[in-house]
This record gives sequence, structure tokens and C-alpha cells, in this order.
Amino acid sequence: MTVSQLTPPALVDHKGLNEWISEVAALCKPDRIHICDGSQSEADKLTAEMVASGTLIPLNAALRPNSFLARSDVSDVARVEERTFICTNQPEEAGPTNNWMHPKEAKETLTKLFDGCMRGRVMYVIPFSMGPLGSNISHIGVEITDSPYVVVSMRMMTRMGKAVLDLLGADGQYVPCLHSVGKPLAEGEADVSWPCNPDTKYICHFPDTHEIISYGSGYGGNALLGKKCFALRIASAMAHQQGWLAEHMLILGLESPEGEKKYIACAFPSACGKTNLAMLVPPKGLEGWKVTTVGDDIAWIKRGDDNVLRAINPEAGYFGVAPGTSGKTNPNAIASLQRDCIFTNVALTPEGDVWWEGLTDTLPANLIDWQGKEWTPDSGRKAAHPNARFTVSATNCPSLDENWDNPQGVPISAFVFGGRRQTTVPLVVQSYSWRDGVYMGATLGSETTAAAAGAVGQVRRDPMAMLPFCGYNIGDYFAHWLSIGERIENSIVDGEESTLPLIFCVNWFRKDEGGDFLWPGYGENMRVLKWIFERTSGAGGAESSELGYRPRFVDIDWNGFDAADESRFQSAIKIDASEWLQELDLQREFFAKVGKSLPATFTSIQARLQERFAPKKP
Ligand code: OXD
Ligand code: MN
Repeated sequence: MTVSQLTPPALVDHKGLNEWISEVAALCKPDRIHICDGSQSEADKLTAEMVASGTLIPLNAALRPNSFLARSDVSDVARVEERTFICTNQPEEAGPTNNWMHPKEAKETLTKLFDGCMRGRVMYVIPFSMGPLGSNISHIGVEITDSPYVVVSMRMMTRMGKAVLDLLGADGQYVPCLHSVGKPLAEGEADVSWPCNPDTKYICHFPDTHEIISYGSGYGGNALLGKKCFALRIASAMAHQQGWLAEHMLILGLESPEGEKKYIACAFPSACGKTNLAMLVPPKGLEGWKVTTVGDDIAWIKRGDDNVLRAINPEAGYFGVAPGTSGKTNPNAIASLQRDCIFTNVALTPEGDVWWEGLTDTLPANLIDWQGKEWTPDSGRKAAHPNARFTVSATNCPSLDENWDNPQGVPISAFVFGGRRQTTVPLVVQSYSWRDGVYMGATLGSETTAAAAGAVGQVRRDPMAMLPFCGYNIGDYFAHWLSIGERIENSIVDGEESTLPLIFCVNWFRKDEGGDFLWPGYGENMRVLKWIFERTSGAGGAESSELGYRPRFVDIDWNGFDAADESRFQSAIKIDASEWLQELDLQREFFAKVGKSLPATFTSIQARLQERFAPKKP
């Protein structure tokens, strides 16, 4: 189809969507338009085209059926936080933790960049639902993109295609998400295997109008716009406006041997093992317990008429970090990856299979690394990029929860916040109240790892693990969390039991003086989850501390634990006043940055903590 033929009378039944498609086509000037129906035949055709163009390398079908490897451009391997903007009329609306741009300036800049940016390419229109189709917790988006890699990835990561268009009908609401790799092709110019714009990238969000525009990157979080851009940045702003929560949280189901089931939602910053926790396999001694996976990254949570907070996973797949994933750290993830996957920036074995650091104890003798170069164990570099990813549908996961696609969502009994802290933060503590718990989440910190830029072990505040994802002023976000609790508490009539989830803080990463982890982590985290489960049932022993309730040695189930060691547990659970006085200083530094939108409640909680750790002399 030529450009002049690009104003079809009606590509879809939705007038507003038709107009938007026509406007975008007139601006971007693609060779043709394709409305995605989400069918298997459509995915197969696009996959075959990407194999022909070199974007996808088929893996050995005997070892990993229907699976592919993509190698991105070296300039396009991660989310680009410094090129991510929240576009609001006033900078205060974006707040101190976001890059701000005025919407007018952003639109002018982007309109110039998008003019003709899809020349020589197909413009794909992807209707998608974030969350189960038709759920009142879900929301619909439409992504326009010139990347077939985005189309097949969105098919795994969201509910996508014709059924969503049908649901949208003639006038349904949707979030427009516009994406281009930013590499138009001149007449006859051959394409590269990973088109992107190495020099110019913009990931722009418009929380007032609920729009997303992304230019120049083909990488996951910058290009699969349903994920971080919609489900967190725009959705958090929608949630603020509409009274719900859009959070960077996994959701898991916990079922006791007696068949009692609870759901908990847990927020952790990157590199803290979210996917591993969401797919945990209970350890020796706790085999009667079951952990099931609703989601591994994002939770949308709304209050039902019964005052219960119900959550859905808006996604339908996993876009997980491959390095470190193994049969030991996450057997359910490994089982999920046996077929029908796309791997990005992992290494290729001579047999045509994939490999990454941590997958096996012994290093393969020869590989092709993530950049397509020969690799041996003494190459002196990593074979897979540290941010190499797998993309796979949720339905591949053996631990998938039976309610993962339930339009009602699942009732949340507890929120858990956790970071990576070598010192200071105890293994687990339960907040005394909703407000104290919100404070715990808001002051969450995590240490930078050797893989990240900056000094190792430096604590970065990452409130509710939302630092790069909160689409509005972080102080207003804290107030919003407080108000969710107040609204529920105030709606509870005398004599009714509170439906507010309990709030916990965990730290799997505390070390002893010799630098060894005090807690084994992985499957053993089930022991802490079991205590959390018991606390939400009003059972489970605990003692009071300066920070909240914490388990004593006898309150944890050690059945099957090799060499349960009380003194190591005491070190893991310890709350040290001098460490906490330093921690409170760091929290105050962060609060000063938040400025005048910081809720006053936080200042009084701070003062109370300060008093507990350094009581004033009478
Ligand atoms: C992710 C992230 O990709 O948090 O989930 O960076
Ligand atoms: Mn994430």
C-alpha cells in the first residue's frame, strides 16, 4: 500500500481509534498498516520474517522448540531512565524523582522526530488489555509500533488482538501508546537486524491525557509500552486520580497443607529476586505448602464493595532477567523456558541452545556471546549481557495460580517491601499499623550491586521499589497510599473485622562480619512467608521491637532446615540502635529531597523512631 492509500475508511470499528491511526500514519509515513489480530498464524508469519531479516535466530528445535534468540544493538540494552520523561504542565506535578518536560515542548520535539520515521516499514496496530479481558480492574491500551519484535513480545506479555478490539467496541476508552525504533529506511536500503536510534531516545509519558510516546529504542521496557510505561507510570497516575494502586509488585498465592489460601503482594527493587520469589518452591520440611504465581512484576489493586483490596497482574507473561536463573535458584522459571520463548542478549551454544552466567556450575567451553562474537571461559568478559532477558507467556509456568486470569482479581492479605541491605534491616518485621507500614515502604532502600554503576554497597532510596516508575510527585504518592488505608478504615463499621492487608518489611541479604549471607534465601524464604501467612490469620507468635513485631526463633518453622542456628537467626533479625540512627539520617536526607509534599504523618513517625532509638535524657 502506498502512502497516499493510507487513509482507509475504517480499519477498526472505533471512530476515535480510526482517526488516531490515520493521523499517526500520515505523520510517520509507513509503507503499510497492519492491524494485529493476535492469531498464531500472524505471530508465525512475523517470526518467519524476522528470521529472514536476521532479527531472530531460531534455536535448535529439538532442544528448545519454537524459541528464538535476538541480539540487540549495543546502545540499546536496558531501560533509559535519563531519557524517560513525565510531561506535565508544572514540574512539581512530576516531582523530585522524575525527569520533567512540558507537554508542549515534548509534543513539538516528538512530532519532528516522528515525521517520516516509519518510512520503509510496516506500522503495526496492537490492541491489548492490561489484565483479564473485561475485568473492572483491567484497562485497555493500543500500541502503534514499527517493530515486529514488539508485536510478538506484546503477544506474550499482554492479552492482545481481535478480542480486545471487540471489547473496545465503538467508543471504549484506551491508552494510546506510540512507539518507533526511530530508523526510517531510504528507498532500497537494507535493514539492520536490530533497528534503533543509537543517538536519540525519548520515553515520554503524559499523565494528564494518559498517553505514551516512545522513540529510538527497541528494548523491552522502552518499547513494550504496556509494561513499565503504561502499567506503572501512566497507571500510577490514573490510580492516584481514581483511588486505586498500580505497584511494582509480584503477587503470589500461599496455600497451607490444610488447604487455606492467601495472597500476598511484594515490592522489591531490581536485582532482588522478584521472579524467584514469585515462583518459589518450598524447601525440605515444608513440602506440604504450595506457592503459586499470579504475577512477577506488576500489581493493579482496587478496593471492592466489600472493602477488600483485590489485585490482578496486568501482564500475561514474564520478561525476566536471565543471568542468575538456574534449576537451583528458580526451577519453575527454567521449566517455563523449555519452549515458545524469545531470549534477548543471551549466549548461543554450539548445539544451538542458550546459555547465561549462573545457568550451569561449569562454564561451556565455547559459545557465541550476546554480541555475536566467539567466547571461551578465558575471554575475560561475560557471555550474556547482565540484563539479558527471557520473554515467555505466563501459561508456560508450572506454578501459575488458578486465579491468575480471574477478572475479580485475588484478595490481598499482606504487602511485603524488601530491599538488598547488608546491614541494618532485619530479616522480617511486621509494621504496627497501616501508616507505619506505608512509612516502611516509602523509606525502602537497596544497595547498588557490582553490576550497576556507582559505588558497591551504596544505599539508594527506592520508595515502594517505584523510584523509576512513579508517574507523578512521589510525596503525593505517599499521601495516596496513606489515604487508601484511611478510606478502608473509615468504611469499616463497628464490630466488622478490618480488611486492610498487614504490611511487612523483609531483607534476605543481610551479611555477617565475614561477608557471608546470614540467611540462605531462595526456597528457604518460605519459612518467612509461612510466618507472614500465620500473622495474617491472627496466629504466629512475635515480639515487639522498635520497628514492629518480629518473629522469635521459636516462631519460625525450622522443620527440615539443615543446621538451624539460633545465633545466626538472631543476627539476621537484630535491630541495632546505632545502625538505625544512621538509617534515620539517610531517610531524612531523602525526605528533604521530597520537600513540601511529604506527608506530615511521616515526620511524626520519624520523630517517634528517633525517640525510640535515642531517647532524650529526662
Ligand atoms: C524490570 C525492571 O524489567 O524492574 O522488571 O527493570
Ligand atoms: Mn520490574
